[in-house]
Amino acid sequence: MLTYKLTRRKMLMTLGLGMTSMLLAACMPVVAPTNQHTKEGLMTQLGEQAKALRAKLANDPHRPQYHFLPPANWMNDPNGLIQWEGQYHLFYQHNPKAPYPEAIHWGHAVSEDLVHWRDLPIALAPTPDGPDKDGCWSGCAVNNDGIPTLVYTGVFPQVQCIATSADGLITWQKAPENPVIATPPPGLDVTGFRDPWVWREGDTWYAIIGSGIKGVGGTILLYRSNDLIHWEYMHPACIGNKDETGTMWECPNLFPLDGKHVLLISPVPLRKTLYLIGTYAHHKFIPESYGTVDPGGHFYAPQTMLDDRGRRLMWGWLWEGRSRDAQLAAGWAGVMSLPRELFVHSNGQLGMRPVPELKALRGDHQRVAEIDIQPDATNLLKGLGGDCLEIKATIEPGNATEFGLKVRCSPDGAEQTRVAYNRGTQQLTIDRTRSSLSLTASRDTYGGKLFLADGEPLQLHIFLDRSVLEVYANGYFCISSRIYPSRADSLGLDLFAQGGMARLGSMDVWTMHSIWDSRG
Ligand code: DQQ
Repeated sequence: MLTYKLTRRKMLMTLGLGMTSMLLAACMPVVAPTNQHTKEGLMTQLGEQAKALRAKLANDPHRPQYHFLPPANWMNDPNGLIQWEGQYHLFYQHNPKAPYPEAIHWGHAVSEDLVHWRDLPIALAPTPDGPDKDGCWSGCAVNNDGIPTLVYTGVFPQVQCIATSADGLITWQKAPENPVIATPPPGLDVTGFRDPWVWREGDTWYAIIGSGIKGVGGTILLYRSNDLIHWEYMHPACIGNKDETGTMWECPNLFPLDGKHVLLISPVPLRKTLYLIGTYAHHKFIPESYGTVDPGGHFYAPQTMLDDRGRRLMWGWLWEGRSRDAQLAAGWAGVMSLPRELFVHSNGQLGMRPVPELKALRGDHQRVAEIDIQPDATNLLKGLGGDCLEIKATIEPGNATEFGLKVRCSPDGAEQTRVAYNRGTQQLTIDRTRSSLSLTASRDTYGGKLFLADGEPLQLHIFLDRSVLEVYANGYFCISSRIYPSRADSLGLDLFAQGGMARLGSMDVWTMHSIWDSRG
């Protein structure tokens, strides 16, 4: 879905804007490590610069406080997720110079606890005249017998490259052999050729590269190698139907989970991520079922990693839901989802839950006693609210036809976002019709099917972080959205029921701490 062919000039002309001094001021410098820089000096310098950039944007009421995002400017896909000597490394698609996608770099951050992140120097920048001269696009990280190695796509044309680090993942050297895969397989008419996902079986490395066969559908092209440099094309490991699963599969991830194999794909032009659950045998993936990973309309291009506790963790890009002008004015765009642990649910769907480490962010706590939710009643949670909250609520449907919880409500209700469950359609939705009085904000309602058995309560687990809303339900389902209330007093919570009475069984609300408070 993203082929960033607009030049900066064209994009600004499209937007009717000139290069503002604000954009120039908000640049995270790309410091190429040289001999003059000691590792520690470079880290301190960049740490200070990142802190200063973050401080400049700290008062923006829409800027998330406990979701990862870069110090400023543009971010999209998570890349290169890897645990190294116990620390979690998160790389990400990044334009350090402006809040729009151009000349994409790999940003880099590290965490000890999956919650608090520290900015590290930019890992990859386009090399003039190199195979990645127009951008270092998505890819992954592997441990090649102690040598950290990034495998990524250089553009244009789309080719595969590698880079290694000799100083513990801080600075990266691109291989002189780049591009290590210079063309798509001869004889295949492809719709794209990017986003390598690499794993090892015995002594052999395997890679799938996101692609599509013109007129047929999205595909993943399988390669093998003994050294990550010389690659042999094998065959398409799975081919989709263009009318069902799109024409080009971006950012594939293929991994074993709970006795099955899971393939994640972000198909062009669907603007969402699909999971396929099936079997992987004889180097072919045979899907048995599929679904949408997060039907909230804002979650895309996720990447996963296996951590040292055996958990399959996933992060995704939560794109903005406001106009490009508003993004340029803000000076930043794109947020990372919270880390989610994946599992195959007993109902056959891909399940996800927030990692328990997030509990470390909990501040003040309030517990709400049981409440009958009369049809069309309002103001049921007076005095409760905020814009950075974790909420756990159990709601019994009673005889209501639709019921749920509202967040970011202004006292007069002019602004409010509804998390609604409709029993007729069995859909859980985030209704943004009244989320913002600002005309720059999206108003679409998105949602997905959540089957509740007769009498089964709706169990909501919500993470609200200013403009980010992640709603987990019944232990396995998640929808995420972006909201931009315009009023400073749009902080309230409320409950609602329509067509009958529902009942709040229990509710816990925590204020959440910023992840940048003490560590910058
Ligand atoms: N984003 C990257 C591509 C990928 C797309 C470019 C998905 O590698 O296909 O920034 O959002």
